[in-house]
Amino acid sequence: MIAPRLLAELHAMFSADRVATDADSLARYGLDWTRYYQPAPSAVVFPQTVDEVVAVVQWANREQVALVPSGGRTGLSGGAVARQGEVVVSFDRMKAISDFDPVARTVRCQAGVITEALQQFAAENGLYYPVDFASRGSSQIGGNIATNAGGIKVVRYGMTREWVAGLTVVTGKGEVLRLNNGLAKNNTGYDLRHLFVGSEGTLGFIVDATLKLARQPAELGVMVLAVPQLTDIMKLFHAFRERLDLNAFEFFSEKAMRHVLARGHVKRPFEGEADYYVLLEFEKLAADTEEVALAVFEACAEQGWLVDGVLSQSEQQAKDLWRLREDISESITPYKPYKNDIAVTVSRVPAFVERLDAILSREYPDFEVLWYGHIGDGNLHINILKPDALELDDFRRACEQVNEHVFSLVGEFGGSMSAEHGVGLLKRDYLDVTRSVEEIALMRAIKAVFDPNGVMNPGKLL
Ligand code: 2HG
Ligand code: ZN
Repeated sequence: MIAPRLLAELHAMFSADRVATDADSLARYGLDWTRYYQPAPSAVVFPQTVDEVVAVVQWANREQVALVPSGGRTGLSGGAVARQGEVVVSFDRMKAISDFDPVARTVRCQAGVITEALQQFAAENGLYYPVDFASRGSSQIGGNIATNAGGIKVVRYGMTREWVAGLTVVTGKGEVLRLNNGLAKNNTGYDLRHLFVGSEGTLGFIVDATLKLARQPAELGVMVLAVPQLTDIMKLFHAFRERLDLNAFEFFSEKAMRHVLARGHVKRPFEGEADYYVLLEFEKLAADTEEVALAVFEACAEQGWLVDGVLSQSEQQAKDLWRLREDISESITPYKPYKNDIAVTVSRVPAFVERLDAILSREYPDFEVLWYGHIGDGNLHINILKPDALELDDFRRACEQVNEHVFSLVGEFGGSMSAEHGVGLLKRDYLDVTRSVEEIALMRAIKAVFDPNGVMNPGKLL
């Protein structure tokens, strides 16, 4: 635990209600949604200004204390976990939205702004913040940027990186950098802003960001399609993308959907059953967009690529269809699932799934393997449920072997060992599946420049 002298210094820096050391806060702020680790931070502090962030970083350098940046803690790779007496720096008290510029279509957010609050702010001003995912109600902008969050609309709008027009950061040395100043054009050498996007808190703290906003989309149509053959999903992707502006192209297996249906809050979308389902969303930009969508549907059905489907007839129905996909992760949490998040080139997805399925069903016939994810981005979420009969420790040991299979196949396919969930603690030892020895050495060297004393989120990513 933290020495009384150090704790007294934190109290001198922050008002009493902004330093927490009670067991509840330590347990809550020491953990993210990765249910793998035991939280054990020594304190949580809640800065309200950039100067306070600078002060805590300078103090950490002086006293050699490790700091863990903390946003909404919805990550799935342990990037925000504190388990070794670190001081957690939470952005819960930095939630201001300011400097809205309707002409430049940008807005400034402090790190602690909740994703959904930004989406609402944009909508109230006739615009749109398109980075979206199921944890929108808890995740924070600073964390989204630090992890380059992806989600369900990447196929149309890209990842968080695309939307960052400027950043204020405090480096691991305590310097304040204002990066890119919201500019659309700024060719003046290395773009340090982009080093911080996806840096997982290892270079410094993101304290605020100037984010771009998009025009509000027209009315959206959502389709769910039943698809017997995985290879045909790629044909559907090609066919629908040729005729429509797709905002999302997701997939999930029948096995995965059953866990959502078991909760009883949504119904099976239609009678036809298949091993896989596609959920696609498109923007109704023209009067005949729906007819075009239905014509593509008919043509694909004639080819035998799909056996049933539905097109949303109301906003409520569209939302319910989305539940089938978005609620999978939460529905299976009680089964303490093994999780992996990987990417391969989109055209190689069927071959990858087929190969991995063959290995898993041969080696682990008792494991329930669930597939879902952002298939239009080549991004697959592999979840394996813990069988009742297996103790958690034994299951986790078996899953380490599963990791070996998954990552060796990812390597063979030239894919990424983490598509959108980041590296954190969970995947740190597998970074070389996707990054070369030379790249990793350069990453370490960059970290040493920004954080020479190694106070920023030690043990994560590298
Ligand atoms: C999703 O797309 C999230 O639902 C979570 O990224 C994925 O739980 C998972 O494996
Ligand atoms: Zn995802």
